[in-house]
Amino acid sequence: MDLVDSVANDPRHLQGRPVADYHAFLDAVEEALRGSDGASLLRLPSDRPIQVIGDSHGDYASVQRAVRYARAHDPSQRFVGLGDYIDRASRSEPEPTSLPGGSIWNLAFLLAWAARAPDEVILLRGNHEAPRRFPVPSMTFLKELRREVPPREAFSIYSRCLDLCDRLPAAAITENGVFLAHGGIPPPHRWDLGRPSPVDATVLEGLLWSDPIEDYQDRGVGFSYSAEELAGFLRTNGCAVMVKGHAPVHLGRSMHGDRLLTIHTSDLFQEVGHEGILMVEIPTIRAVRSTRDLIVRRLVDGSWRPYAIQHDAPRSRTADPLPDSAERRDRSSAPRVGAP
Ligand SMILES: [Mn+2]
Repeated sequence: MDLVDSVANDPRHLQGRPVADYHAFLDAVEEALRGSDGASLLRLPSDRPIQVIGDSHGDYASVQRAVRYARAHDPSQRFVGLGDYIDRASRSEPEPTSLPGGSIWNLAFLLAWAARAPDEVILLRGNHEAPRRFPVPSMTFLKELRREVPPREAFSIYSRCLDLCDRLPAAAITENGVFLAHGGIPPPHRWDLGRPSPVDATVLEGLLWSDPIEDYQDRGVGFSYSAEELAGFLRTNGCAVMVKGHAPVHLGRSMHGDRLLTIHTSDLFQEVGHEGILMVEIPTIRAVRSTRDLIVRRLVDGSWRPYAIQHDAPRSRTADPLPDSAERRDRSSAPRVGAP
């Protein structure tokens, strides 16, 4: 079995191995991703269900379960990561002193799958995968590498990983009308993503760092967008719904007239918003018209259970009994961690 297969089978396969193995693994991933150039937009067919995960930040255990879920179907379902695979590794590492953190294993595991099945496992970039373009606070990936490999070797591995991240696409649109990106949308004069082009700083900043206006905190990078702006952007690009990660304030709650859903797939944020380690299925229906058409699952005791998200507009008088108390809970559970 080669290194890519070994890492795809076990996220911690590289742990404790000589640094030459890290380089051999990165060589193999580089070769497999040679055709990928970090375009601003990828188009995904809707002939199979697509499983989408949000920010994972080193929680490779949850990510492994998500990938397994998608791959357990025949044919395999497609899988999309919304970015932020690294940094601020899981707080619940079983042995924090012997196991530095999960960023390395999480990124390696996902890259192994992207190399093994490039048309089926799609990794979009989060702001944490673009620190060369926009500085990210609270980075831990390099620190984790320095604890895992001889410190003087760490930087070249780190640098090679960032080279690979530069090749990941920034956003995707499914054939049935779902827009997928880490944080947000570009400013209005750059809404039309229709023409394939290398991603530039303006578009990248919007996709990776922006937040809906309800969740916006001024981080000195990124923009805020209103419900009307999101609707205009989606219409321009032939979509009806956006699924994103990034700011977890409204995690698990549909917003903007059921056009916008934020999910995270990390134990780091599982108690924020409406709570949970979540995964979204985009079904194979002809047109996704609202977040009600999506299937959301929550990781409970190691398995993905159906999860009823809070919707914006009740479908009937009885469907949505406690919107006011849910709103209050949203505000009181705003995250007190650093920038997502
Ligand atoms: Mn983020």
